[in-house]
Amino acid sequence: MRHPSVAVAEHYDQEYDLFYQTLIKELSGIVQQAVDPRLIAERMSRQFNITESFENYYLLNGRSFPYTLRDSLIVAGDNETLKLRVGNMQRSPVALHIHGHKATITAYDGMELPEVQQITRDVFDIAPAQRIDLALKTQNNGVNSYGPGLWMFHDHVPDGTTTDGMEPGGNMAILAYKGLLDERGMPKRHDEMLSQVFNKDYYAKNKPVWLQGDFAKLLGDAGKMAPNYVRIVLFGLSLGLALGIILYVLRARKEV
Ligand SMILES: [Cu+2]
Repeated sequence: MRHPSVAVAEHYDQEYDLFYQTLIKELSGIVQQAVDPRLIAERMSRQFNITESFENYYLLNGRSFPYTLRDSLIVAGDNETLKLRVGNMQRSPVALHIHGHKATITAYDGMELPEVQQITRDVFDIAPAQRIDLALKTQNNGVNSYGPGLWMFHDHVPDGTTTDGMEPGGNMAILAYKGLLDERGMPKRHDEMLSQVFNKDYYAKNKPVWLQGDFAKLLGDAGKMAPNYVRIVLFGLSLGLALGIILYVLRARKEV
């Protein structure tokens, strides 16, 4: 298949920085629990064991979802070329994926790549401490962009979109086309979702898994719904009645 040309841009309409970082609860807790630097040093390098620890918080530009929607929103117009400077400041690799787009890598660690090495793809692997530059074109040509929308972008490593083990969270963010933002600069048509996630209860894990829409009301919370015995009995009766009718019809046919 022939792809439209994705030659490097000489000119960028906009530039964005995306820095990925994580926090380890246990490690961050150490500096909160002691004021004596000797104690902190001892606990960090003698008691804390990084090989037995987990990254708990995944941040994009210092914030986790939903604050990424407010502080790390990428806003694009049609037929633009955006430069994204991406840095992996966390200890695990980042597999950056932008929905509905294929970006082109133009530099590794500040070094421009020769044109033959400027590849266009869905997912970019970024090793810890590595920086990459991406050229993101918003031409709706089925390759660079699949058209205007509110497109999510996030780390494809599943941990990356969690906050303290809860999904959705972490570095989940949005690339929004102009015209799809409201007066406050927030993604349009997501008011219900926004009001649910910008909420203390959400991160206290007190919100049901089914966040929004009519399904939420239908599904309720598992384990919290009392069985409706009237419905169960009625279901059994109607099933019995249906079977009875079928058997009756089958018999009547045989006799004919
Ligand atoms: Cu995704």
